[in-house]
Amino acid sequence: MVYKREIMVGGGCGGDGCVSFRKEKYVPFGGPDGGDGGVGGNVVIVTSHNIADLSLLGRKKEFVAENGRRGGSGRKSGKRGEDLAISVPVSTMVFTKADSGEEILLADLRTPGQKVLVAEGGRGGLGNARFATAVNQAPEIASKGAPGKERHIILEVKLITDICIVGHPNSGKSTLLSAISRAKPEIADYPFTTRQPILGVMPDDRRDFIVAEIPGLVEGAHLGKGLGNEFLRHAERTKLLIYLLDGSSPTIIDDLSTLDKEIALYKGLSQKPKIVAVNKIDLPEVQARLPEVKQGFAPILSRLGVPVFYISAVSGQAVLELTRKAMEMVDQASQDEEIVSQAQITVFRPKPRK
Ligand SMILES: Nc1nc2c(ncn2[C@@H]2O[C@H](COP(=O)(O)OP(=O)(O)OP(=O)(O)O)[C@@H](O)[C@H]2O)c(=O)[nH]1
Ligand SMILES: [Mg+2]
Repeated sequence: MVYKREIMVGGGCGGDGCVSFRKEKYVPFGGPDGGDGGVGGNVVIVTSHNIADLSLLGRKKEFVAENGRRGGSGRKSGKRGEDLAISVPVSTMVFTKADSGEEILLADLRTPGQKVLVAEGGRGGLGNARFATAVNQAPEIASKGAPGKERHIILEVKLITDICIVGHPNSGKSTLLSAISRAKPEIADYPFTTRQPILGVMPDDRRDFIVAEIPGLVEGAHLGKGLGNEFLRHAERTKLLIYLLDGSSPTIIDDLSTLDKEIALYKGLSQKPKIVAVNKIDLPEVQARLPEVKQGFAPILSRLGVPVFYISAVSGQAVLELTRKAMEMVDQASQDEEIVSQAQITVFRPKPRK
């Protein structure tokens, strides 16, 4: 899966204007009739819900739209160049890279069929008919088509979700996702069954909540261990993280610490609201060691200040309580975001003139 690509985009060149004179029988001094060149095609980026990543772009680095055609005699304008549409998944962010290296957000594409123009085609040149004046009635000049705009573009797909389930491989992320949403991910007792983020919709009376399973993280994921931590880019725009732990893991206390460390090492995730969920409590051996686990967790949980749930994704035990709390925290996070975004709006008030 490809979630980030840097490409060059270029609008098509405008077609040249044409130099031509009207030549008809019995019409002396027919005058200039060279038409304008066609405008070059634009490069647009358009979202499609049928695409999951950027692999369709292949290895191609440059995307240039068609040139406009030259103008013709008889004041015929040249054909305009076709636009070049680059299809990307919904939730793609489009940045342009300035010469200074700074990345500037051009568009955050969130709905299917959304379009953004990233490189305009060049204007067509003027034909000689346009240059005729009272003193020069037979101009032999036409202008050249302008080159299209060029831009360095960065495309980055970052899922927009309410909740992301993160955890070690085999902790039961897919099982929980299938229990709380309509998604049907593959479930198996070997690690890294899920190798790409999976989205599910959790229906509620008020609205649907979007939940994602992020592929398993292991200690050292930020150094590339396991599947690495690249997938965490999809958690950047979530409102809540669920840390899902395997209750049957002999190292469950360390598992929580290493998971939190990996999350904290990824930019922007340390401040996200979180819930810890210990899974597989239907297993008798997990039940038996629950008091010991709760005791071991106490110092870490008080440091993190997050709620904890002891659940079974298979039997459904305490899953409803977990989802209720998750929805409540997502709503709270949405309200907080709104307050922050309103606070960021600068209001200019006119002052009386002195
Ligand atoms: N007993 C019990 N087994 C569970 C529970 N949840 C998941 N499992 C089992 O744990 C194994 C792993 O489950 P998955 O849902 O595939 O785990 P995952 O976290 O998605 O794993 P990866 O995608 O490989 O990272 C499967 O054999 C599940 O049947 C649970 O609540 N109780
Ligand atoms: Mg899975």
